[in-house]
Amino acid sequence: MQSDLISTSLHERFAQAGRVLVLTGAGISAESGVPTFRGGGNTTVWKGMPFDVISSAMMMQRDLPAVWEWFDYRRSILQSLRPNRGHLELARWADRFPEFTLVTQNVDGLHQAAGSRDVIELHGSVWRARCVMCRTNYEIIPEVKRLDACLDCGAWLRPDVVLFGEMLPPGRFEMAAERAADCQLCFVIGTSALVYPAASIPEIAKAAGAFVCEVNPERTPLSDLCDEVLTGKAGDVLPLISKS
Ligand code: BJW
Repeated sequence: MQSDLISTSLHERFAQAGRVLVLTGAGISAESGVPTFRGGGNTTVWKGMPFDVISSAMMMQRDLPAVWEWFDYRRSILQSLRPNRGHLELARWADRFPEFTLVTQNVDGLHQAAGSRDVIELHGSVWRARCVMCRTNYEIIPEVKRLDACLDCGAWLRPDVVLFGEMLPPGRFEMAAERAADCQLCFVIGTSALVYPAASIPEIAKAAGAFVCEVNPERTPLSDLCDEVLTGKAGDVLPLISKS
């Protein structure tokens, strides 16, 4: 990967920016071995069901055990996977800027495993369960049998993730949107930018005057809006951006 892939303008903005926001999607975890949902002409399928069926509000209402089975399977794979160069680079970026916001659509916990703090998880985490009644959260620990029912009220627990047709956790998107409207430099990394409201975050940043840069091996519906499009894998491209 050529270091001259990055424009002088982006290098300068990166060196001078005070407020930076990053939005990540499944592509940042691809080099850790986490399958993406879309991209490369494929979509994820579980037991014959497309992911937007098994990961949907409708399926949660119809068949909670099937949804748990899908997420238990996902955690069993994730358990042995490690953060990659992209996650580690972003964890370092937090210390470079006076204000740094990392917003992720990912539910895999790999940003936190890389050392990132205060990650805004728009779509929740596979490593938490949530009571369907009182919304109490429970951490799910690898190798420890997870609870089925809430210890406080006895109602069923469900994965603490945002499925299609469900609302995002209260305040989560609003916080990300507020930071986007105030950032100077915005990176959109490894997302197909098809799922809303997450995909509106770079749009908000751009509308408020930020310089927006996409990192992705493929073009997305956001590419035309971006000031700079870096075509490549996150793990290859991100370390080049911070090189002066
Ligand atoms: C690399 C790489 C490498 C590969 N380096 N890159 C407006 C219009 C129409 C519909 C809607 C709308 N607003 C809302 C909706 C409905 C819906 C939606 O957006 N649908 C669209 C698909 C049309 N949104 C919702 O339902 C949301 N809720 C909501 O809006 O509530 C209000 C409401 C309620 C009821 C009705 C209507 C509105 C919630 C969305 C929740 C999404 N949940 C999921 C599943 C989470 C749980 C699970 O893990 O199973 O979140 S879906 C899935 O997609 C997951 C992801 O977070 C999300 C985004 O995917 P992402 O991250 O972009 O991954 P991919 O796979 O799509 O792309 C990977 C990219 O990486 C590709 O571009 C590759 O090229 C790239 N890549 N290797 C860098 N090495």
